[in-house]
Order: sequence, then structure tokens, then C-alpha cells
Amino acid sequence: MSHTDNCIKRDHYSKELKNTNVELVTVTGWISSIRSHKNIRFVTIQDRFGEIQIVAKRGTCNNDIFDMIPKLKEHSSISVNGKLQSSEKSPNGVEIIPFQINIISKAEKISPFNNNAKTLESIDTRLDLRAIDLRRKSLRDLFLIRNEILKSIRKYFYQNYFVEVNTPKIISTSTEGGSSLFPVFYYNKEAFLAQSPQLYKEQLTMSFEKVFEISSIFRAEASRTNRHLSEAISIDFEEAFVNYFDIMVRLEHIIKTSLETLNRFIKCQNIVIDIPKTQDVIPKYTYDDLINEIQKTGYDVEWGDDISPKHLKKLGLNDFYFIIDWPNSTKPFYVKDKSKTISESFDLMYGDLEISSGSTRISNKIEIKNKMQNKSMHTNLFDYHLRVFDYGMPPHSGCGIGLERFLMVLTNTTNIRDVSFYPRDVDRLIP
Ligand code: AMO
Repeated sequence: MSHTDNCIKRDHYSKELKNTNVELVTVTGWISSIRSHKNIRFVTIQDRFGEIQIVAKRGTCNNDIFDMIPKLKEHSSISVNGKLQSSEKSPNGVEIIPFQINIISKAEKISPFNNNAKTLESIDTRLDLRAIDLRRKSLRDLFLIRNEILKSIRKYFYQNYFVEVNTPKIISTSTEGGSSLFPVFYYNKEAFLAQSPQLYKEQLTMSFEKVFEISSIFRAEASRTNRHLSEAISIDFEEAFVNYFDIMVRLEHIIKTSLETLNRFIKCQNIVIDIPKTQDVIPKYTYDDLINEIQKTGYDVEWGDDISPKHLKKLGLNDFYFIIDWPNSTKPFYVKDKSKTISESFDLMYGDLEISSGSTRISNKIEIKNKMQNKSMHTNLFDYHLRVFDYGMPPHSGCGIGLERFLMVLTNTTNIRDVSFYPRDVDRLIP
């Protein structure tokens, strides 16, 4: 055994071991399990791509190495230099007979949860030690899926001439209603954390026509649920010269591309999860129709009320669908009216979970000012926005997709905290 501060340089990742002709390899990673039988000892190392099995047999490897294995601690970071050989029993078809094991960083404590368990009781214990929690394969798989989905969505946007933008997250006004705002001190002024990039993405269609942003949105959600975060990631996009039906078509494409990507990825990574079925066309139900149906089930709802998950559960709606043409009163000031009572708006649902909402926007200054006044808003606070309407604001539409909610659906995950690296909720501000 040799303790060293010098990290011995890896020459192969786990996934490269199967296809190499090299006999002597050096691998690095952290220990995920240690097993000892009479004359044979196994150490499993995990790296960014998967697992590597180290096998030490008494008599065929150095005695020091054989004796040190039971003293190793799970989670320690180590490097192993040794001989690569094929092995039918090992997870990736090869194993390493160690010549040298270096402990690069020793784990001092035993993890409070089992590394290989699929479901664990206390999410709080796990979140308190999130970096270690994320070493678990089932959880890492979720985030690798997240990575692939984001790549494919970005690719979709780039192929369709969208420009990736970043808009301010410290802002001066509310866009989605005042109750869920986080106030912050901004020098000597009151400011807020952005609930969405709404007004900025709309403005940017004036110069770039098609924009998207993937970034944090902040919502002061006082309720404790498995579907709300105080800081979530939103995939926002906005497009000039189109209406809300065109945006729904884009969402159909985004869902289709995401499901194709997901299917390919889980097959190639041997990940076993239930994923939603592909729908070429996503059904649309009007708000009017659904309210009627809900009333028939006996719920006491009136036209103009919000539609809640419990109502949708009762209707037994499954898979993806749109609820379109919401009452004007339920939607924010920037949403265009379709008539005196309803708006050009939609929510994308999966079962009873809202994944996205979007609309055609108001592009006329008088119209948006009237709307703000009807909603008792102070138009002077929005001067910075209203002034751009004097310079040829194009008709435009867009939507925001809650990334974590979309991932919950794609990976059949019930708690939104499991698809957020470091979730923030009413009780959690660390780590
Ligand atoms: P909305 O407020 O409906 O619309 O938000 C868009 C989507 O973001 C997700 N989302 C959340 N996810 C987790 N936790 C939360 N607290 C949370 N709040 C919202 C949901 C939701 O459908 N500006 C508009 C979008 C637009 O019209 O472009 C907006 O923000 O999946």
C-alpha cells in the first residue's frame, strides 16, 4: 500500500477498458463496494462513466495489496494500476488485477445511507450530503438523462435558428403575479429575483426573432409539495410572427425529440425506467370543455376558477395534453385576449402535472396598458418595458417549460427534489 498526495494519472475510463489492447492500465475513481471471500477480494471503483472491478487473489497478487483491501473505506478516491483481463462475471466484461493501489483521498466517515439502494427513506438525510447522494447510480442516471435531454433541446433550438440568451435575474417588477416574489436588497433599492425571463425574452424578439433561455426562475412557494421548488430551471422560448398554436407545435416537436433521445440513451446505458409513450399529436381540450366535465363529476367549480390537480385526477386524463383558451382573468397581463372572456393561452399537462404554459402575447402598447390597468397594476413601474412598444414590436408568442417537471415525467420520478441538483424549498437553503 502506498499513501500519496500525488494523484496517479488515469489512462483509461471504465467505459474504455473493454475495447483496449493495452495490458497495463491505470484507473481512478471512488470505491463503491468492497467484498472479501476466503482467498479472493473485490473492490469496485466508480468513475464518471461506470464501474471497474478490481480482483485480488491470494497468491496471484502482492500480499500487501491483498491484505490492505479489507482496510479500504467505501467512497475513498483511489487509483489502481494493474493488469487488465477479460472476465465474464464482471459487470463490464473486464477486470483489473492490481499491482499498485494508491489512496488519493481517504473517506473518514461511513455514509449515512446505502450507496447502492434504489429508494431511500429520508430525502432530507440525502440532501444534507447531496454530493455523496449523487454518487448513487440510480440518481446519477437521472442527471445523465437530464444532460442528454438538455443537449437535444438545445440542438433543436439551434437547428431552428433560435439564439440562446441570458436575461437579468435581479429585476424591478413582478411578471407572474406578486405573491410568489422574493425581494432582495439592491444597493439602496428594493428589487426582486426574477420569476421568469418573460418581458426580456419578449423584447429580444424585436432584434433576434427567435430566442431561448435555460435558466433559474425564482418562486416564493410557501406550500410544501413534491412538485414545487423555490428555485427551478425553466426552458423559455419566444418567437416573433407566430401565435400560440405554432408554439404548441414546437412543444410537440420538443417532446418528440426528447423521447427519442431518452429512448436511445436508456437503451445504450442499460437504464431501466418507465418512460411516457410517444404521441405524434398532443390532444387539445378547451378550458370551457374541461370545466363542464369537472362540474359533471360533482366538484363545486365555477367558470373562471383555476383547474386543480384533484379535478384533473377525477377526469382521469393521462399522457400529454393541452388545456387551451383559459379565462383572461387567470392569465398574466402580457397574454393576448381571444375574446372578451378568454385568452390565446395554453397549459401543457401530463396527467395532473403542469409542465409548461404559454400564449400569444399582446404586442400593442394601448392594449397592454389597458390590460395592466384592468388588473390594477401601476403602469409607470413598467415604463422600461412599455417604451419599446413604440418601435415596431412584432406579434410574438412563447412559453416556459419547467425542466424539473418535464424530467419527472420523462423519468417517472415522483419527488421534484430528486431531479434538482441542490433543491431549494421553503425549508431548505443548504447545501
Ligand atoms: P408559469 O408560471 O406557468 O409561466 O411557469 C412555467 C412553468 O414553469 C414551471 N414552474 C415550476 N416548477 C417547479 N417549481 C415551481 N415553483 C414552478 N413554477 C413554475 C412549471 C410551469 O408550467 N412566463 C410564463 C411562461 C410563458 O408564458 O412563457 C411562466 O412563467 O412547469
